[in-house]
Amino acid sequence: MKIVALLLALLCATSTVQAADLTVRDAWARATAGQSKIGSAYLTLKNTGATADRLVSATAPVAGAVELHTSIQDGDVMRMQKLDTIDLAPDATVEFKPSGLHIMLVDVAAPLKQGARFPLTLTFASGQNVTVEVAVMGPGASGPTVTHQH
Ligand SMILES: [Cu+2]
Repeated sequence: MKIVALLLALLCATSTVQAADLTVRDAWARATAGQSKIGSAYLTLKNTGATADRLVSATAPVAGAVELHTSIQDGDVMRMQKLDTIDLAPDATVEFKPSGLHIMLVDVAAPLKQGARFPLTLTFASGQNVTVEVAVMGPGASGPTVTHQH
């Protein structure tokens, strides 16, 4: 039992960050292509509290700016739309994923290489700040590429 508990603790330390009423897990980003200054990150957010909260902003040292985006189908093309906030109802889970909600890394200083990790800090309307470690995966990881219109 001790070993299992230790393993669970280790797994949680690498993939899940728990703030007072928020859980952030599975944070990952796509490796950037060539000299692209634009990257995208994905994660799963859960509001474990009894009150609604909102994700209002994010920052990462690897990017000059971080924006909250969603993807919308526009005919044959997937386009992105910037969001001011993302609502988190009590007990709600919000999944960021390719072709959906994503965290846009703008003005990325150096290419994001597969295998690298970087911190991402999420700020919520409640005043909570949660910093997660984002794992950089391959450029084509998990799903089709979104056409970015910046
Ligand atoms: Cu975007």
